[in-house]
Amino acid sequence: MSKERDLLLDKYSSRVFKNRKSHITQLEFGENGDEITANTRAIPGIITARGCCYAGCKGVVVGPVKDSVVITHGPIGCAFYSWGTRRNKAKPSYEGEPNFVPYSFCTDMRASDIVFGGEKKLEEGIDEIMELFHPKCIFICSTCPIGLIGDDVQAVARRVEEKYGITAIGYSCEGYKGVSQSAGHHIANNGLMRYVIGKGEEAPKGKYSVNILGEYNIGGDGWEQERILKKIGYEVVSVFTGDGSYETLKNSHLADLNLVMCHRSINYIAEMMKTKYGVDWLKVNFIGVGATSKSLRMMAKYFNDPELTKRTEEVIAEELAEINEDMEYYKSKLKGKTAGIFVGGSRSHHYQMLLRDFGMETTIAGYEFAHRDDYEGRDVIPQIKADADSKNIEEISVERAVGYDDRYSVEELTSLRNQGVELDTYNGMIKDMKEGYMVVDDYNMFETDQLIEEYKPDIFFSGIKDKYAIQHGGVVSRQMHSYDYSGPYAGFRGAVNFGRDVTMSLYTNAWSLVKPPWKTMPMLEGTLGGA
Ligand code: CFN
Ligand code: HCA
Repeated sequence: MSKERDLLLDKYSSRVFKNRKSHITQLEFGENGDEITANTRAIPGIITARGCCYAGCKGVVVGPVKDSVVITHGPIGCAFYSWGTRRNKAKPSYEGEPNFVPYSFCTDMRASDIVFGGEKKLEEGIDEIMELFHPKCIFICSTCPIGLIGDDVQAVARRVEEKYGITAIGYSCEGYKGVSQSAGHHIANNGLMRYVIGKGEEAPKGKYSVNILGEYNIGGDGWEQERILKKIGYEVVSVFTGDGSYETLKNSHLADLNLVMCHRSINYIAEMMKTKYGVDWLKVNFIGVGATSKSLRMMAKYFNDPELTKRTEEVIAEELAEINEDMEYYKSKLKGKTAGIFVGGSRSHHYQMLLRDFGMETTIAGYEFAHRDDYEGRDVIPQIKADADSKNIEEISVERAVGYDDRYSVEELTSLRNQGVELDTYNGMIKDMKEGYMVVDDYNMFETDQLIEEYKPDIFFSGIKDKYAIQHGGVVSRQMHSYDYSGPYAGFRGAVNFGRDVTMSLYTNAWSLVKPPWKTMPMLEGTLGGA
């Protein structure tokens, strides 16, 4: 084993060692090849950075749908701590359009409700919501105790639909389901597919229409993407789900093409829409100037219209001219710097492209809860075909997101190819990283410290849970989930914002003045992870 990998693993007990070894790969040494174990249970007590299933369903996927009310069915703490913490920006698209994103609704389950059941309380809560806000769609998101006491949230949703003639979806997205928030994405998407997509009949008016899938408008990213797409002449039918609405999502099946930004959280819908409605999808990345231009060119190629290709090139040239001077300035400040990047299930890959635009290298990277395909890439078409053949496509098992790897074996893929099934590929993170660099899945705080000590990145991108511990160690950290309340970082203008923020962070002298406690205090010695 390499020295760097040793450093991460040699303090672990044998059981923990065996587990974590398969989640860590160093590219040059080929110890795990380009393979990595992912989407498995975190080791209890290891201080993982992951979130829960409810976070993935309520916080990530359905929370941003602005004209719909999300009610948390559970104790008040779950609602409070998921209230406004994810920066999915939203504003009404026309006068009078409701925007419930700033609100938090909850049944506030108490001890007696847990004992006697909470369905009645949920229905009363929804009556109150209908009286005060009269939304067209309600999502009921269950937290841990609901599954334990067995409240039937789907039955409540059916009763609400009947009573009020609206759409209501009951989600059994209890926090403990699955191994991370990834299970929640899957559950949320299945519900949208079954109860929302396909309900509308309003066809797009533009010549070329798209949906943006897996874009949650953090810091306004989705708005920057829409600005560029509209400038070229595309009609954006709907965005899943950043600044999205029930009113637009229900017509999304009528768009020409699905653009998949965050593959991890939404590949389910892209594949289901391909099978059910024949809407093709393209994996795009609008993070990074090079990546954005490449994605726009791929789209023009897909539609294969010389006029559109010409317009795409004109817009790219105009946008580049606008940002060129700023980009060159920040590049002169950032070139040669190194980064570590550890985020949920997609950004650790996307942001490497933007860092490269500034001449920065990512030496250590990983995801909290990605699946193997996000690391290794995968052939994307056969999975849904096989599922669609065997069962109702909205019923695709949640098991796929619940702790087992969903990549097809080489034998299965070969057999599908031989049957004439067309395969498409999606490049994962590992193929885009250089030899010698380290990739760690479901990283923990101990490993973060070790990685920083060994690789000494100039900047470390991650989330709120580890940001301050990293800065105590004298390394600047920027939050890649919330952008430290800045942004947008997507598209052309976003790249400049990112360059400015990273330059400001790196060129403050505060970090060299920090003396980490372990440099002045004695440390405890021991073995991690028990016997
Ligand atoms: S906005 Fe997305 S881009 S949806 Fe996903 S995998 Fe989370 S909330 Mo945090 S920032 Fe993160 Fe990705 Fe897709 Fe965000 S990297 S962890 S569940 N994520
Ligand atoms: C979540 C949401 C989160 C958390 C961010 C963080 C987000 O996982 O439930 O840990 O800094 O982006 O808001 O990923």
